[in-house]
Amino acid sequence: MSSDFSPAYVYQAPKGRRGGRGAGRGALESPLCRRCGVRTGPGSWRGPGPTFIPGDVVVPVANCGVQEYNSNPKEHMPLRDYITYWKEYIRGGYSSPRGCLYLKDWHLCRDFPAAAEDVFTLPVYFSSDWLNEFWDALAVDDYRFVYAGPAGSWSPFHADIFRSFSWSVNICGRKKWLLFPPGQEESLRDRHGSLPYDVTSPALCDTHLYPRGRLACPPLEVTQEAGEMLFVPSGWHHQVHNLDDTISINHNWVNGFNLANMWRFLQQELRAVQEEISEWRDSMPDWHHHCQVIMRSCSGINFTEFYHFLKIIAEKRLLVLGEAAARDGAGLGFEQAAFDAGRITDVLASLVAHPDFQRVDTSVFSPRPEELLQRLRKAVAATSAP
Ligand SMILES: O=C(O)CCC(=O)C(=O)O
Ligand SMILES: [Fe+2]
Repeated sequence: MSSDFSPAYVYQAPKGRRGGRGAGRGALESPLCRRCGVRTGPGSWRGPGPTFIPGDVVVPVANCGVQEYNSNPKEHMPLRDYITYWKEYIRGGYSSPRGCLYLKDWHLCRDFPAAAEDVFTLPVYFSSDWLNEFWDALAVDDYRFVYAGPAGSWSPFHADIFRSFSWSVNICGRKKWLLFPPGQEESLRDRHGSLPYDVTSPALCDTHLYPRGRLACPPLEVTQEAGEMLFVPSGWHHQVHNLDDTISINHNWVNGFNLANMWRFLQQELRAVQEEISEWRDSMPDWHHHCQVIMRSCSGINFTEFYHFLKIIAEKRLLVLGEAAARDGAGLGFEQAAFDAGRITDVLASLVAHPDFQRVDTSVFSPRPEELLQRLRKAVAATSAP
């Protein structure tokens, strides 16, 4: 797999440092591009192509030492300042009064579209990526991230957004992943039903706090080496520790294989919101609408936006199927479009039948959901016609 991936940045190991924290490749020491041999200037990041990432680009940085709910507080700072901090952190023996800061969820491709092409080529295995296809169509956002942090930085226990798949490639450094198959997280809930922040915490052995902790299987532990790619299946909870100074590229993505998981997750999210505010169900006007609003702010999406997501992908697939029919042949991408259309049809049928979606005013949607469903069904039937 690594041959499909073109890491633009390779960092030379500082001489004489082997073993221990930050061992292996020093992410900040004399960065050298393997493809063109370009060394970066201080506080900036130069790719092999014409793109130059300026040091004053503002990046999101989490403080790994501070728990805020089940996550870490984030601040924003210029990349140059983060690199300066990181070098000082290494010089200070992997310690700083500012704590352990982790540059994470940096939308490098969104911020520097030209850099995306310089930095890497998307492996074909991960190219059916509807979340990024959707956001690219709207030119608003993406789910393509860069993570960079010193040895000891880590990401708390979580499952990925919308129960998407994720892939991660280490440009340099190593990560330890603790992975739990779907459902295992239930045994890790505390007596209030909350999931842990840190699955390595000794508190999990306290049966008073975590009554079902003993039932939990040990996690699948994987060490991801430099240059290796890791695939996280849909719905697997995980916690990730950087064993060295590490830089990685991580994408979240959804396609026809996990779309049903995303839809199941959204229904669960809505049910959870409805339970939470059930006492106002009869007294609050527009209670159902408020549930959708809360759901959007907690989960990042509501039923209307989910319809919009399905619509954008469905219309693109219908176009491919229509063009292929007009050419009277199966062109490139026909099989993929037919498969995708089939999966969208099933989930859209379920969405259209959902009582909470039926409360949404869809009269302004173009096309109306029922109409889109009909078009999809016709196109799918045509693909399987003899
Ligand atoms: O590398 C990390 O710190 C977290 C990555 C992650 O959670 C993911 O790719 O899903
Ligand atoms: Fe994750």
